[in-house]
Amino acid sequence: QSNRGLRVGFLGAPFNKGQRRVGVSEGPQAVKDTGIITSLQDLGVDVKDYGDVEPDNNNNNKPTDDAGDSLHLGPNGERHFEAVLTYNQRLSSKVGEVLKDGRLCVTVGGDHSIAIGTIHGHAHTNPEHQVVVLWVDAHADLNSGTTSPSGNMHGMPAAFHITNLSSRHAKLQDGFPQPSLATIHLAYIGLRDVDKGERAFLDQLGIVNYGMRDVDRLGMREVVARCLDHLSPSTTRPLHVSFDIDALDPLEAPSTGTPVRGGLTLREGLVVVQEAWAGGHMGALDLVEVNPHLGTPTDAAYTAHAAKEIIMGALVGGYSQ
Ligand code: Z70
Ligand code: MN
Ligand code: MN
Ligand code: MN
Repeated sequence: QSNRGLRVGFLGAPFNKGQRRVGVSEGPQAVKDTGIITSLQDLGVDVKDYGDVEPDNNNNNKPTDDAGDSLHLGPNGERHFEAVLTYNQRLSSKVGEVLKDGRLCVTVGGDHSIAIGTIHGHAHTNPEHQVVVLWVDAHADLNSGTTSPSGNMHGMPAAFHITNLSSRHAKLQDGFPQPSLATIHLAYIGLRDVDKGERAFLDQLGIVNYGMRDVDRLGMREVVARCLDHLSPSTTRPLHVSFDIDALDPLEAPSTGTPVRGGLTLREGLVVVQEAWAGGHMGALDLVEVNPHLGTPTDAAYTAHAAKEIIMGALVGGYSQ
């Protein structure tokens, strides 16, 4: 069994204050309920469940936009600025712990603001290595507080990591988060809902990005090959894949907070993660924005199942090799 020797750590990040919809904090449990850990163990993978990094005292199951919930805006209008960053600081340490145990770290969200902590933990655990990031999403998540149309911090995590953009972001008093990525160390797949300010950053900084039209024209195998060639993950450049389930078409993954039609098929999503798996240098994976409270129970189970397939594809190349 070729999966012997693969060691994985599972982290839940049931955090929802990067956006406004209730229920995304139940994503980790919904994905676990698919039986994914047992499925991986059946394939010979050594999986350790590290449990959830619990948000502290953040009314996690209340609507995050209800009038009684103080927003604690950041200096540029970022909603729940301090709650998002302090949570991610703890998450970053926990990701570091999993990696130091010699395990590939899988973090299940939660909203995408948790990628502030996961990428920070990955990059700063390997400071001598240059972590490279493949961001699979309908959205670029590259806003700053000033460019954001919403103030929602799940639309900002990528920008915190880019050295050239981080000065646009306020930080915690101790300086968290420290940026770690040059613009050439990030690539996007699946974009189809990019804000004006984000498009300007992508263009000005020359960040490699393949939207849906590129997928149509080139096919996903070519798109992912070009991204991996650009990022060139290696033993000294571990790959971080940050997969937002809304990259998939809403027909494939309906239970998510900001569905955008015209997205990836599950097969296309699997091509991305299976090619990343085949490259052999993945150090960490995020799977975010599964919200089992949205849609019917059938929609929720279908979405969680898609998430399971994506994670399995990334870790073992899918079940039926
Ligand atoms: C928009 C914003 C976003 C996810 C929505 C949307 C961002 N660009 N990210 N859903 N996962 O508000 O910044
Ligand atoms: Mn519930
Ligand atoms: Mn996202
Ligand atoms: Mn998204």
